[in-house]
Amino acid sequence: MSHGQDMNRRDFIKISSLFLAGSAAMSTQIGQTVTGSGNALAADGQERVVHSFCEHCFWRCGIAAHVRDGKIYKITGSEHHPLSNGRLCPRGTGGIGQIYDPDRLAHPLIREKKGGKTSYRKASWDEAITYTAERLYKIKEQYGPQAIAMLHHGYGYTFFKEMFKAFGVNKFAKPSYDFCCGPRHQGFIFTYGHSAGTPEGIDIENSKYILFFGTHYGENMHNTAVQEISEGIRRGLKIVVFDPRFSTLAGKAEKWLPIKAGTDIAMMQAIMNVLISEDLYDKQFVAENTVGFDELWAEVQQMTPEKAAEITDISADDIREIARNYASHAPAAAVHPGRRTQWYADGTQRVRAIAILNALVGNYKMPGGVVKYEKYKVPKAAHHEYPAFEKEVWSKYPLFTDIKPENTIASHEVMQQAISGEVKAMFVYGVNVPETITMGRKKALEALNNIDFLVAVDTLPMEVTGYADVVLPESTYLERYDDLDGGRPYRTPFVALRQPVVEPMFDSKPGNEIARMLAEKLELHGVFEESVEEYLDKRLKMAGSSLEEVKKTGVLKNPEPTDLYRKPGEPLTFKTPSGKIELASSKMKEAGFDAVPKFIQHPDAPEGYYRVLTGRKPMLTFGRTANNRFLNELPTARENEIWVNPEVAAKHQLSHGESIHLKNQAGVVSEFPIKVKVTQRIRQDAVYMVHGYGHYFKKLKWAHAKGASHNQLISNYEIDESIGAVGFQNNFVTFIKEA
Ligand SMILES: Nc1nc2c(c(=O)[nH]1)N[C@H]1C(S)=C(S)[C@@H](COP(=O)(O)OP(=O)(O)OC[C@H]3O[C@@H](n4cnc5c(=O)[nH]c(N)nc54)[C@H](O)[C@@H]3O)O[C@H]1N2
Ligand SMILES: Nc1nc2c(c(=O)[nH]1)N[C@H]1C(S)=C(S)[C@@H](COP(=O)(O)OP(=O)(O)OC[C@H]3O[C@@H](n4cnc5c(=O)[nH]c(N)nc54)[C@H](O)[C@@H]3O)O[C@H]1N2
Ligand code: SF4
Ligand SMILES: [Mo]
Repeated sequence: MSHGQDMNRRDFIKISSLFLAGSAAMSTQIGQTVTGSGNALAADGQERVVHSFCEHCFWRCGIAAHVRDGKIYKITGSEHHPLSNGRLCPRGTGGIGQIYDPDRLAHPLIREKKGGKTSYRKASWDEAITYTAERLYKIKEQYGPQAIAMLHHGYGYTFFKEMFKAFGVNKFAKPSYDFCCGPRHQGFIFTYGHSAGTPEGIDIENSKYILFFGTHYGENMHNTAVQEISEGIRRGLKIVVFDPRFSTLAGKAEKWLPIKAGTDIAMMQAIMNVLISEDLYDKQFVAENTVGFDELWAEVQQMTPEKAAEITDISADDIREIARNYASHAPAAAVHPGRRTQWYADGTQRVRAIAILNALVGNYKMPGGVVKYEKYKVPKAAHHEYPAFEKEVWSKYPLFTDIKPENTIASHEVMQQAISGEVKAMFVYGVNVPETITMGRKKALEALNNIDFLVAVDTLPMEVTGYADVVLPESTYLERYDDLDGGRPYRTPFVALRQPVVEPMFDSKPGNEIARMLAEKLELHGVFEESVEEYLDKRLKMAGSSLEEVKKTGVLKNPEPTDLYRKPGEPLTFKTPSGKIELASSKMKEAGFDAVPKFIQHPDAPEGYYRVLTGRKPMLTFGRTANNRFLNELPTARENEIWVNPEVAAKHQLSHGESIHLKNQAGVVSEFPIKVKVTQRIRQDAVYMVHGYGHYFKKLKWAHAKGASHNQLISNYEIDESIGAVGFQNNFVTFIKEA
């Protein structure tokens, strides 16, 4: 099938190469010094190092960008930033490939219809901003502020959010809430009263035994965690990995358990069953600090290791052994909360089960267990009175919240409201909607096709830009200031600064300037300081420093790490309704959901089909790096493969390296072929492909048609009705051999 089938009114337009940076223009640009001589950022024939933070994933490590003759030639890990410790993951070093990407968006673009033909024309910033402001204003006048929604991911969105709030719009959605980590935030909050955190509050450094469910560090490259795990293993940390696939992490594990996908809650219940029935749990801790033990036992006592063995395909002996080892290493033992936790519709319950497994062994605030990091306190420089909103939260899900709160609605709800006509305009900042919204590409396009006005703020001609009415080219993270990375709890509390390393290339602009221009056009006064520098300086001065000071190292941090551990006899309090760790969640119960995680059977694949599992590759963060020539040069990084067990390959007569198409249970066929990887490293009932390949926009010259798109093959999704997250792992594929 071609994506052509998904098109209708909002035809997918090929942005003329005239409007992109283009290779020719690029080569001169790269060779030259960037504009603005006389400015501090201009070429000076000397080397300098600028400290900032990475945007290639959401971990936000500190970087040191090395500049020579006005050009960045190397990016290394900042020695000052606690999340880097002088090192980066492979993607972090690849920023050069983003800033000097010849396919970059170079100018604002406006969609135009002439004589029945739709195309993009190059526009000035003033024109693009005026047009955007007019359209947004009219839509708000006609339909009310609830008809406008902003979708955002990545760190430059904050200024747009301020602008929209001043404009009276507060419908904000962050796809990474409902498609990624909502369950792990909420699941921990319902149990402990605080989130699992980013970085996770697991004291990996001091742990002796950690269980991982899915979470595939080594492929998922979260820098600090990978460093801590490698260091831990060198030191004797034992890890156990439950994964239907032999992941890189499984290769480092004491034990790999090829669990049947979707059965993890049964496994977790069985481990609880052993801990309780064999008296291996921390009785005193549970008695003093938890509520709901009886309810928990009433639920898990039926899940004997023998019963779980039938469900999970892991032997009862293995389950007992792991439960006993886990307890024997406690309290320096933990179960990792994971990150992308919305696998099925029961993600919140699965993370709750993880939280409970931790609580049962009394590892809270103990070396090697679950810890609660602290924030570096840096006040917000609020200066604008917002209008009263009709609603503060637009989500219909009873337990939808967000820690910050950055969201007021789930992104799948925005998509549904676009389809139903309630949302008329979308402002998309750094979200490649067709390939990211895990309701599947078809549904995502249905939503984009149905709205009146779409603005995309992006750095590259990603798929989403091809549906936009206005495309606003943002400068990359190496060319701009953003708001401070403040208020993230960590072992060493810190605040980090993003600052421009070189001046914006082409006619791109930093988000903070674009938002300011929009605010001015909409006549919203007093939203922003005179300059972003003034704003940052104000915030940093409130924290006892200054912009000038923090620019030197890119980070402000507590001199000493926080004392993370509890003293003997120290009373603990939790911000849950009961003030205790809730083994049975009162919030879940009150909202009409199971107070204790229950195992629900997920459907098996139809005959001849296989469950599609997905994950990450070390050199790729989907749309963020897919077109990055610097990162994806190696053939292994340039495309994804479909992992197939040898027995399955034999049954379907597939050979290793063969190019095939995939077809899902709804008949959707992958637009591009994908190579078969025949491997024992995956179960027979599942296949595996990395997400973030198979781009169909031709202007992504490097990424186009490399591998197959995971999101295209999603036709089935399920909602976690408690928090409003979207599960998408009940999708299945079979193979179509090339003619
Ligand atoms: N099918 C499927 N879908 C998934 C997943 C999956 O595994 N499978 N994973 C889910 C997960 S875990 C997550 S976190 C989300 C991620 O979802 P997204 O963050 O939406 O993922 P990307 O595809 O990387 O889209 C990022 C967009 O931001 C643009 N961009 C990069 N840097 C900048 C910048 O500095 N400024 C601006 N304005 N734009 C920038 C990129 O060009 C790209 O268009 O996807 C989810 N969707
Ligand atoms: N290099 C790199 N690193 C990244 C990213 C990237 O794009 N590239 N993206 C970042 C983002 S946004 C996120 S959200 C994280 C995601 O990274 P993780 O949170 O680690 O992702 P998961 O989906 O938990 O893990 C995927 C693994 O789960 C296994 N799995 C699938 N189904 C099941 C199941 O039912 N049970 C069990 N036990 N295992 C299962 C898969 O085989 C795969 O090995 O990675 C982050 N880090
Ligand atoms: S983990 Fe890698 S990509 Fe993510 S922020 Fe750190 S260095 Fe950048
Ligand atoms: Mo994610």
